[in-house]
Amino acid sequence: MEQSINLSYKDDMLSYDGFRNEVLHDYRMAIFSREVSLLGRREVLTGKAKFGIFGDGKELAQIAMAKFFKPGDFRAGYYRDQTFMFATGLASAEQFFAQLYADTDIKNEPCSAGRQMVSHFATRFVDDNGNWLDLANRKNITSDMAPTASQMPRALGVAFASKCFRNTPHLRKYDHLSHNGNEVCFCTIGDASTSEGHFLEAINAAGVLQVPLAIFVWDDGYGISVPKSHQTTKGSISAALKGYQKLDGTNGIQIYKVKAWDYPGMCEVFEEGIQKAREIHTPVLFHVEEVTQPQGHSTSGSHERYKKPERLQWERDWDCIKKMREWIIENAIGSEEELQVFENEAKNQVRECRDRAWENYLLPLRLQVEKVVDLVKGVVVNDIDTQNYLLKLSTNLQQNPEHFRRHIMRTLALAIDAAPHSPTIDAVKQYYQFLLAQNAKIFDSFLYNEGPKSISRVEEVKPLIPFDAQQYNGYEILNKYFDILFTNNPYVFAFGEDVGMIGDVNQGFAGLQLKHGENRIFDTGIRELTIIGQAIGMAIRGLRPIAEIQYLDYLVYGLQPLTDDVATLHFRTFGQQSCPVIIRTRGHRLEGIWHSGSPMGMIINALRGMHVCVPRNMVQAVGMYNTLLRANDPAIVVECLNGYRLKEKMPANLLEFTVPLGIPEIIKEGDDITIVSYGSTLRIIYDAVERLEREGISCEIIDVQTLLPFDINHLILASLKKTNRIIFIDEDVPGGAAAYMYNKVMEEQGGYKWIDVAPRTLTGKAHRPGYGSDGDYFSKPNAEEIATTIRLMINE
Ligand SMILES: Cc1ncc(C[n+]2csc(CCOP(=O)(O)OP(=O)(O)O)c2C)c(N)n1
Repeated sequence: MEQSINLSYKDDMLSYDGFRNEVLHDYRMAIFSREVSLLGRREVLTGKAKFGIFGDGKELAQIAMAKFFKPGDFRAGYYRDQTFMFATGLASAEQFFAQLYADTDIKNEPCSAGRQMVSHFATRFVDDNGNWLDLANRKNITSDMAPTASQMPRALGVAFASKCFRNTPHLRKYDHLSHNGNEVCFCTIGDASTSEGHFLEAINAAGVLQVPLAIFVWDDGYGISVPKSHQTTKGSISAALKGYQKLDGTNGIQIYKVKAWDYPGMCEVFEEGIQKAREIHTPVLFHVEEVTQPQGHSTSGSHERYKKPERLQWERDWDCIKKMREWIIENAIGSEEELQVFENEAKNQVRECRDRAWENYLLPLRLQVEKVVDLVKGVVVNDIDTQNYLLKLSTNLQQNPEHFRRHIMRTLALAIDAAPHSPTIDAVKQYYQFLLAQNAKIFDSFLYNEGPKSISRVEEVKPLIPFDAQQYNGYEILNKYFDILFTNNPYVFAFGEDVGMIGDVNQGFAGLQLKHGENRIFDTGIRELTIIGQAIGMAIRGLRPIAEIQYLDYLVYGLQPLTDDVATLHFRTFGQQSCPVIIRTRGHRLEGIWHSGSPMGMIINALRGMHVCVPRNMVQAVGMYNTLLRANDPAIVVECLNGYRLKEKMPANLLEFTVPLGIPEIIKEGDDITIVSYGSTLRIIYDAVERLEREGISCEIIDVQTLLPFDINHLILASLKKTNRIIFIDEDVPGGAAAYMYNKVMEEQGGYKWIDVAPRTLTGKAHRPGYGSDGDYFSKPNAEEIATTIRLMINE
């Protein structure tokens, strides 16, 4: 640990007075933020808030960092960055406390309306109609997440979007989104989280791509209790990353080391590094060492359990604020008395912020409590026991020092249970219903876009198939479509493994890179996680990426950012950020353990918040892409791997027709049984049905088309009412997507009322198919099995 502070501060731009004012202003900011941390922790320990995690120890580094954060820039960080938020003016202490209390009013808690834990920041990116704001002229905070290093793929993508804007001339006119790609993505991460693969994959990709990404590693030596000797090779992330260092004539990243207590040193180094990122798109990493954590990791536990007394003493001695204070006094920038005044002021200011936030949080709850107490006391009953019980209910609610919505709801529900026949109970019931609706808006809204950019608002346009339409291979239909799409829609980009030069492994983009440019259709490294990250960053900045995962089996590598970031983003920001990525992939029906995948159950359960499209052919896929591009929600489109060489008729209105999501299609009518499926399995079903029809069994085949959303108008139920028999068939494991469809129709649609024989699911086996052409036949539903099962059902 170094024992000296570099006192030189080089900034010729400032007069001495300007310099002094700035230093004192920064000191005040640092102690203000520290007070927030100290008081925040107390609020949790006294029971007013549930959990606290704070940025104490990182104040100076973040004040220095904030100096170079310009309008148009983005931050993709984690839960330690409160000082940065205060210093940039993007959050106030009052808002910080509102989030600590989980205030659900977006006016008080503008990051997430109480949905996220404290220190999970965000700013608004889209307006209520789903239009992108002028991000190029504002300072932007991408919504934080708790999983360690989950910000890395997105940070890479946000920086990559700057490169797209800079290198794509036809995007210049969108100057509300970018000014020539000058925007830097500031990314923060804890030292221990650099152990995650996400970090290393993002570093490699940034070094290859050369994007304006500035990574700040807050190195406090621990990941909760585990020291960095157990986390990082050589115990130092900057030492471990040496091979990635950019040298003359190479790509790579610029690596700097600074000390968290060295305020002037950090200002100087950050300025130099950020300038490199902004001007020449060199990624930079600042390894900020000797960070302390005065209050330990979080409110769950104390660091005395794992830090030795000497370490704790060192942290006290090298606390960044203490060091800045000493430096100010030693250099006569400010006096002891002056600083003391600031310190007292900060304490009072923070207390006032806390009190206002608490009052704002309580006010609507108090009003609800008062109303409920009046209502419950006003319930007329004619037995004394019930009357006493109701009185007790209302008194308990009134006297409960904790104000939670659930106590209010419970009190109302208990009162309704106790006096169901009271002549005055209707008022209680009405208020209960009113609050149920209000709470649904608070806790159960914005999973998807709800306004004009909702997919449900996309008008259906049928494909125009001319009478004499020619037949094409499926991949040729896609190829023609993408060509027209890229000609007409300047926002779209397509990329992934082998997408650029050869135009994807199934030729959907063949020849299109040459025509539309390497900046719009391009290859990436084999790194599914950060391919998704690139898509996320581009989409949240207003572009429309089509990111390819080469085969569905490899989606698992990119699933974490999809499930944690993409699927939750609109929900966790209360509709303020949208991420309309389109993940294009191909799967189903083939053989081999990693070339046969159809894990649709896993996908639909992991990706609530996205749409899941399973087109049976490429024309349907095109219609789905058109629908998705007219709205703002994220989606995955699983094309049929064995469908690229099947013949289809080319619609005349390729760019205009839409396939509405959540609307199944009856692809063959019949009277005896309803067969529900999707994707490649439909072709196997056709094979079986041809035989069954010859035997006189009339089958209705329904293609659900999308699993999320699922049959919103209950068309399957209407079919079941006619046939009274139903079977759900797919290639997933037992209990996977077929069970989901079964549940939807039987329980949600009330299908159980219309069945004559036991409904069935017919799925793949629990294992994955072996390699060789027989693999799928014996491991996935085959035509013989389907026919046999349906005959049994007909004869039952
Ligand atoms: C994927 C994941 N694993 C584990 C955790 C639990 N966890 C939260 S913070 C943390 C330690 C992070 O340490 P570091 O990256 O050094 O950041 P610091 O909190 O020290 O600033 C852990 C293990 C998590 N949030 N996410």
